[in-house]
Amino acid sequence: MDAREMKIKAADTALSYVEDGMRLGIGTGSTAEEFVRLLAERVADGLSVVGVPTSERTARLCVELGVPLMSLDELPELDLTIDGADEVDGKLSLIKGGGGALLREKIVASASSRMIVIADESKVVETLGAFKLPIEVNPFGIVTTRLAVERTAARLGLSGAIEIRRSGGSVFTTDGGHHILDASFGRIPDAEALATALNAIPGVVEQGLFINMASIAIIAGAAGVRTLKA
Ligand code: ABF
Repeated sequence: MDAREMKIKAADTALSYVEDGMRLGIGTGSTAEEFVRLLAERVADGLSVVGVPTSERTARLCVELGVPLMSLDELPELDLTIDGADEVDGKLSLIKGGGGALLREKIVASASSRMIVIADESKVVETLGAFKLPIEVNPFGIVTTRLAVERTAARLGLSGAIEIRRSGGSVFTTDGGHHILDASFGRIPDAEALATALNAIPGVVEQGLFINMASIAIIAGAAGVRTLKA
């Protein structure tokens, strides 16, 4: 199985949790996009669901493939969100935001009764932090906010480069008009403490640690698919 086949396998397994009539949060990223493709086939066969997308990119794909959408304001409570991740640990704590959609992903996941993560084996780690932690920040005072993130992390014994994310030669801007700091902290032994501390910084809109949010992770590897439960 190559990487794409693993993503398809995880997405296909997640589809078995989708029931007729569900209000679905739909994630962002290449794994979530495989899920959208499979979901669209089921919708074409008569499955009735309504999706709330976590990004403009996902919204475009859903529209293109005929998956019915509503906004989160029209559908403020959801049954299930299915989304990818950049890292997953044994307690199903996640790093998300490599795709730049972490704020909407977190709002949508929080509005859902359940969140299922779909990923390939490469995303599974013992301790979060090898992947740079994305931190969504307001553009105003970004340098001040970066300093505050650095000092806050240092108080928790964490250090490392904190870069302003760029894309195609300019500063990356999220769907919400914010920017992203990518923090190379390395191992994050206490993700909950870091999440709480980062959220308290003025200028930080949201950070990519998803703790106690996912209840199931569907992990596809060369040997097959396994399901982790929180
Ligand atoms: C979203 O897409 C993000 O939270 C995460 O950053 C990324 C994972 O993308 P992929 O499935 O392409 O690895 O789920």
